[in-house]
Amino acid sequence: MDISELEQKAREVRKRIIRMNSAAGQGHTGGDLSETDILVALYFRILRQIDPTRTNPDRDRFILSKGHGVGGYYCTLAEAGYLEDEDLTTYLGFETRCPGHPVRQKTPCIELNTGALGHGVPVSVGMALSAKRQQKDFRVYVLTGDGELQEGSNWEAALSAQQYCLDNLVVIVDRNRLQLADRTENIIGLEPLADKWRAFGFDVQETQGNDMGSVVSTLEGLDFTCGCPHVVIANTTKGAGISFIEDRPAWHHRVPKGDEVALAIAELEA
Ligand SMILES: Cc1ncc(C[n+]2csc(CCOP(=O)(O)OP(=O)(O)O)c2C)c(N)n1
Ligand SMILES: [Mg+2]
Repeated sequence: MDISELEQKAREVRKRIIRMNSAAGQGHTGGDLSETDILVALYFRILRQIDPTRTNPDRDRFILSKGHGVGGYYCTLAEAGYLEDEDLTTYLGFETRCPGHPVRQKTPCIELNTGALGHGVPVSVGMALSAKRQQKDFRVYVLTGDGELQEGSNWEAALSAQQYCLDNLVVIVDRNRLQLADRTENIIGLEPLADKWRAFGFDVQETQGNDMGSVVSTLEGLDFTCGCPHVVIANTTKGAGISFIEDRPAWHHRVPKGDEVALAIAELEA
């Protein structure tokens, strides 16, 4: 799929997010929208041997460590045909395939139950190490929030990733500079973030995380034989794509209501 087709997919995913969150009356709209382009790039172009049943041992793995962003993930999976449109109408409902955080036992494709922040990167390190030990060439991609990096578990995992030369590991940071209620730099600052990862022995790449061309060329440009783990700092805007949602802390856990739905869809179709 070429870049303009991927961009169209991302617009469709964003429309699904707006409609799904609005109908459910709850959701993490800002975080769903900031990660959309990354998820579309992964599921429509980057991941090899995608297997919704997770039985193919050679499939690339993806872990959504920022589990509260699962709405954007379900909408991507539906757009790619791994969930039904119907499933999205049951988001957050009783016995749904689409609960409020990722649950492996309920939903196709999901590799790891997440939601308590700070666990995806450590588990990804284990998966990437297991690939090395089994001499398999699958890759492990993990998407973490930037606020999430305040969890110390990530940095312990980074030490291990360097120790084991895990060049099959790609940590993608959704660097939208917002966490739950405020800017990351006002709570526990992360800068200089790239230098921190470099000091932990990572190959560090930066990308414009809401620009499909930039995301794809960065992910496709990684050298999987370099002997060190990768981090892609994806500079994003929380709420990307909808002007009145972008970069506003209140939209961390808000959903469009009333006229906002039509306004948001109109912006996406403009
Ligand atoms: C261990 C843990 N602490 C707190 C929370 C509550 N929580 C959910 S989302 C969130 C903010 C996450 O911010 P960030 O990682 O930057 O994600 P994004 O901006 O992409 O939504 C917090 C604190 C949690 N889920 N897990
Ligand atoms: Mg954030």
